[in-house]
Amino acid sequence: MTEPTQNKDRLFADKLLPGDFVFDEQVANVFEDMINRSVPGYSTIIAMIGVLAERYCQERSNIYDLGCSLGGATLAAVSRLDCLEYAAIAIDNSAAMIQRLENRLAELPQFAGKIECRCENLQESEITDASIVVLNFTLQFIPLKDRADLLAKIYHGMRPGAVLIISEKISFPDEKLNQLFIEMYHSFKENMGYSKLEISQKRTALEKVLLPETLSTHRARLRKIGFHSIDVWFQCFNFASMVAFK
Ligand code: GEK
Repeated sequence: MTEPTQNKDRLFADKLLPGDFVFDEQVANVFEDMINRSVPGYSTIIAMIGVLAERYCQERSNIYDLGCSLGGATLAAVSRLDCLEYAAIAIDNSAAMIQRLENRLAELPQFAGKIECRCENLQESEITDASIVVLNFTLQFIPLKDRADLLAKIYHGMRPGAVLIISEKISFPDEKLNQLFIEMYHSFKENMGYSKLEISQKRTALEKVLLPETLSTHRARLRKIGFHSIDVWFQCFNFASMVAFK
């Protein structure tokens, strides 16, 4: 499978004027390097989304990757599917991301006609007949007040037995643990080659844009909407991935 170009993320290496983080050309250009060095376990999560997809894909259903960026989760899923007939729908509202994903797919003829890319706000996307829905580090960027409506829309667009996979940066009600995991996470980033300046500038840029919630908030909201069998299948410090079923 073709890999996106591995340009190195140096976006926060020099002293910058304050500004909120956006998924523009600059970010899309270094995204693969950025996410691999910024999310502990990212490559494992992507690979396991493939394993879950293999198990839960239903014939003639839709598979949604919401906030797909460069399509890492979509490609991991479709590479493992046994289903003969399905449609994978990869959605992102960053034109820079979608353009790069389309370029990548143009080099993967085996998935021609199987993956549809949509540049749109996933809050307005129609979800129908889904057997798998992936929100891999995307819900955290949706305004808090809109998250329940979005998840309810997804629930209504899922088939019985379908799986929702949600990966998120999380916070902890216990302040000691919260602080510990943030510090561990910053050590992880230093180990991945980011300087203290890069870590602190990125943190400031994300402060109003990436809003983590606790696992109990996630669980309670999913349960209230109607999901069942909700639990965490991966966690490293303040990053977790959950499954929830309809
Ligand atoms: C991966 N899932 O590699 N509508 C559509 N897209 C959105 C919206 C929205 N309202 N808000 C944010 N995004 C990917 C990684 S990155 C995670 C996901 C990160 C998109 C945004 O443009 C970006 O591409 C993605 O969600 C979040 O498995 O960078 O931490």
